[in-house]
Amino acid sequence: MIYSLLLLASLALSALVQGYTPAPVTTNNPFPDVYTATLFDSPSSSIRGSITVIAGPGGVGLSFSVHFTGLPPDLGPFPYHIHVLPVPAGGNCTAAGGHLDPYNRGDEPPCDPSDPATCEVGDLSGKHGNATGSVFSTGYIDKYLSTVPSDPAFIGRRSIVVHSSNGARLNCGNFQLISGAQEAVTRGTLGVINETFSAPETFTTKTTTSRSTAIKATTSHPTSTKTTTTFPTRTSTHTTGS
Ligand SMILES: *[C@@H]1O[C@H](CO)[C@@H](O)[C@H](O)[C@H]1NC(C)=O
Ligand SMILES: *[C@@H]1O[C@H](CO)[C@@H](O)[C@H](O)[C@H]1NC(C)=O
Ligand SMILES: *[C@@H]1O[C@H](CO)[C@@H](O)[C@H](O)[C@H]1NC(C)=O
Ligand SMILES: [Cu+2]
Repeated sequence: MIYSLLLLASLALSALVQGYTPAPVTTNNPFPDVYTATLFDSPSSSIRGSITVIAGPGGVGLSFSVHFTGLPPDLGPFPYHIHVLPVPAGGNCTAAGGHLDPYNRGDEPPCDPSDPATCEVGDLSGKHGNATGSVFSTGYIDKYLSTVPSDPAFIGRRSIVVHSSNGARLNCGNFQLISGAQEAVTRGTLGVINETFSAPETFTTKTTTSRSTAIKATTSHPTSTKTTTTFPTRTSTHTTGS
């Protein structure tokens, strides 16, 4: 009895000392919310791109879409992270502060990607791999970050920083909520967000068809959505870009 208590106490102590309090899997991430962090048009960096985030399946974790261009080949591989502070206009990436690390794991030792709950929650490249090459795109689910504002692992109000292999901060950007993104998510593609807002004509034709049937049955919506086949050209140009 005493031995098991001592054992428990020492295990708890070593967990605290090593900072391995596992991050909880996030749930209830709101489906409509889309956050994007776009890298600054920094004159001192050739790197551009963005990270776009939506809720994971069932609101568990977050789905990340990462796209960088202009990565200078001699400076890679490129670690990138979510940092705690938003960056002021002008893109001084030093002002981003440290990694988002609400469970106080610390930067060292390096993240073990086979046990991602024990990594700093903001250590995206530690958990999912560095950016490499000159153009880099990837996508993944991260179960430990959140779009619930009260969650310690909330990504809103935070920034991303792209580093050189020696740790220098090359470029950065702030996460921002894309308002009204719900319609875009409903349409299934992030690339058509702007068209959702620039295509009111489809919605006016829909309302003129039959007001009484629309009130009777909301199931009439899928049929009316098919009138968006008037936009095939615009849809294809956007999907190639993202
Ligand atoms: C960048 O931000 C850091 C940290 O806030 C600050 O110490 C430094 O003076 C800033 N640099 C410039 C050029 O504003
Ligand atoms: C990512 O790059 C950094 C900097 O070069 C390196 O220390 C780290 O081991 C790399 N991580 C992986 C998983 O290759
Ligand atoms: C939407 O429009 C804004 C402003 O015109 C532009 O900066 C942004 O890249 C566009 N987004 C997409 C997904 O096309
Ligand atoms: Cu970083």
